[in-house]
Amino acid sequence: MISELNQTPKALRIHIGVFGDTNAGKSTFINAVTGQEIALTSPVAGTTTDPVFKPMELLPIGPVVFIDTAGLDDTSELGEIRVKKSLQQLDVCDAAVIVVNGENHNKITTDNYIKLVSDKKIPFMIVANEKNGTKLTADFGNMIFVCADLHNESDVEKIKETLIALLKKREADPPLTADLVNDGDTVLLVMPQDIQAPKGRLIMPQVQTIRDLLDNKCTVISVIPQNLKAVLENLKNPPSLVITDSQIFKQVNEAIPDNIRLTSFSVLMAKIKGDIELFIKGAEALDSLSDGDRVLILESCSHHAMDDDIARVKIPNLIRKYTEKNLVIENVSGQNIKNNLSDYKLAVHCGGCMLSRKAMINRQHEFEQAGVPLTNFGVCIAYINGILKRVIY
Ligand SMILES: Nc1nc2c(ncn2[C@@H]2O[C@H](COP(=O)(O)OP(=O)(O)OP(=O)(O)O)[C@@H](O)[C@H]2O)c(=O)[nH]1
Ligand SMILES: [Mg+2]
Repeated sequence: MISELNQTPKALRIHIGVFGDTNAGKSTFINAVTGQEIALTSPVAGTTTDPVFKPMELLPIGPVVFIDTAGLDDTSELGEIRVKKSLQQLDVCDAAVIVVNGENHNKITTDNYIKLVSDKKIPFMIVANEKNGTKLTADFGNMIFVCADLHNESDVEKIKETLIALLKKREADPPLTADLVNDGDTVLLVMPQDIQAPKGRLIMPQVQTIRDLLDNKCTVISVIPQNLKAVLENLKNPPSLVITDSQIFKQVNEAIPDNIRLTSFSVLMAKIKGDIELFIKGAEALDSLSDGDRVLILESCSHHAMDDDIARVKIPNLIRKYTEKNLVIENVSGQNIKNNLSDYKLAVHCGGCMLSRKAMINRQHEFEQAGVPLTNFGVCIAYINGILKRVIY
């Protein structure tokens, strides 16, 4: 548990999917690059069954996570389920490595993998392993590829350099607060620690924001809502920014003067976790709901629902009160969302702190293609309270 707490959360790591035929050397690739025997390898096709996540610090890039997958050519009895699980990983990948068995190259499957990752616009490289000294004759044109013996150290260095170069070309994620603050700013955080807050720790958006503000050389003051007024009165200079929990947005908005810039943790998370403009567009659909319309509320983690649960109680109540319509509101939690999206007139997603940006953007596109407006908790609450114009992001 301690080591888990000290690790960068998976959602903040660059996800690198490793795809290829069974026995191609995908797990060997991960062991070679991480320098650890962490993935099970064997000459038996179908050794890796479920996707396995292997975190690593890949310097100078930073924290990454490799996803070891089952071979996509698996035709065994359970193969179909394994292939489906491997393919699902394409939705969370920031980059991909296609491992090609140099000894026994199958051009048809390789072309298929190249098409799969290209269709998802995932930057990729090909690693053709030279098992037993075999030289690969396939031509990958101007695609990025490395021929290497995965058991040879200097070949593995060559692979790492190519992978680092590939990752450096990625479009950078938007900053959480760097574009909103300056060196030396004082930022006030309003963080209720109510019954729903986990015992003995802070929730991830709060931790992430505090760390980001410290990185940006800001002074961070955290208060519970009850102390907000007193702190504002006691501060010699007003804070340059207030960031609040979105559930008490209205009350904080009323408590702080208009000239102080205001935002919420979930609006900031919506900015880094997805396309915030799409979330705002999604929230506008609240104004066109009619009686009988179905609304879907999605949470990416499953947890025990509390009496005053945000997804099951607070958001549905807010939406019903705002729209004054008789809506059918349904909840779903977990990573797998329903297929029949087009049944819904609106979907509202949680902040997605456990999802990577790539996974959330793919989810937004999935809803966009189904023609269903998708917003998220923070943006929805800010919209209903009429303060989207007031917040900055
Ligand atoms: N000599 C040599 N052997 C390799 C190389 N790459 C893979 N192998 C061997 O090939 C066999 C299969 O490698 P794995 O890494 O288990 O292959 P995989 O793609 O993970 O296979 P599945 O999990 O079954 O889909 C193992 O016995 C590896 O030791 C290489 O570059 N050189
Ligand atoms: Mg394997």
